Amino acid sequence: MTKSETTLSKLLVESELVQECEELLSSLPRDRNVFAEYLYQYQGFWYPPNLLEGVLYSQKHFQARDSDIVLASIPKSGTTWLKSLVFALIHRQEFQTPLVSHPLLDNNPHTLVTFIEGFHLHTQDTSPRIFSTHIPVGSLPESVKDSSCKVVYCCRNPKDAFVSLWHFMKNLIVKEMVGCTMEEMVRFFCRGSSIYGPFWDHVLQYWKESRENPKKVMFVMYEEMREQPQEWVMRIAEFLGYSFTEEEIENGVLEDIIKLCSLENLSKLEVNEKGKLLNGMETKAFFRKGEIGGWRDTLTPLLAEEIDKTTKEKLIGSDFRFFC
Ligand code: PAP
Repeated sequence: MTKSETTLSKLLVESELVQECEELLSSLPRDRNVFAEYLYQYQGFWYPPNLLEGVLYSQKHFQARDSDIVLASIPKSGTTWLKSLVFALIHRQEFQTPLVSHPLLDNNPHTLVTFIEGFHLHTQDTSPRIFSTHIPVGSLPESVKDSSCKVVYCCRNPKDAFVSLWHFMKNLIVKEMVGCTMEEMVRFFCRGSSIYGPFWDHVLQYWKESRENPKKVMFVMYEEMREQPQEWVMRIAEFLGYSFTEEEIENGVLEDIIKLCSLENLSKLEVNEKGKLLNGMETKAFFRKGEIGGWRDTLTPLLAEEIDKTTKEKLIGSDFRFFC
């Protein structure tokens, strides 16, 4: 196909998709929310229209390869960190002095790892390809399920994830947030109508999948990674088939990767302090405090209790427990 034919076919696919998405939207349950005018419920989870369009597109067109790596999470659970760590560990042979010269020093992690539902064309040619997604496990494109690609899912405790989302939204889309109180946002969050929510269902479904299919899905916790990064990066590398050798560990390769990807290091880089993503988001919005239990500075005891109550109800019958 020539370039103009490719562009034309892409436009046709996109216009069909927009139409299909519009038709679908009119048939889906919707809930007024702080993120977009409405969130729409599709296959049990809530999306703003632009992301739902990306989900539909990826369900139809995304072709996973056996060698692909998919990094999954619900927003604000450690996506940026996981992306940087996995990118760095996969490409460690190519960049042997990562603290001096490395793509992560000049690029935000989100630009190095393709967001499955964010882009309509997936044109990475490297192998393995590394993707990220917030799509719940039950709605992943069939090819992800059918291929031997690996999925790493990162979860975080709901109160810290909520607070992180609150600050992110405040920073990014101040206009739509005007008039929205934290009480209202907690209410939306707890009833599930939050971006990619219900939060708990997202986590529990990946947890179940990781238990039933441990070679396919690895489940990691942000808090455990914060406490023992070396241990967890080694485990992730092993799961992906890129184990660190003893020699690499002795030579500080693992340690350098952890330093390179640390919040302290990444957040101070010019690309992450002053940069913007293709969609216009400021890169600095992805880096804040990265604390465990930092929710105490933001949530009142009453709001924390409301989230805890939902957590307790959602975990009935499950062996899963959040870190805190
Ligand atoms: P996303 O889903 O929108 O990509 P995500 O990266 O999952 O966001 O979450 C952002 C959180 O990860 C922020 O947490 P906080 O608001 O509680 O501070 C951010 O600070 C934290 N974070 C970003 N990069 C790192 C990193 N390299 N190491 C540890 N935490 C990080």
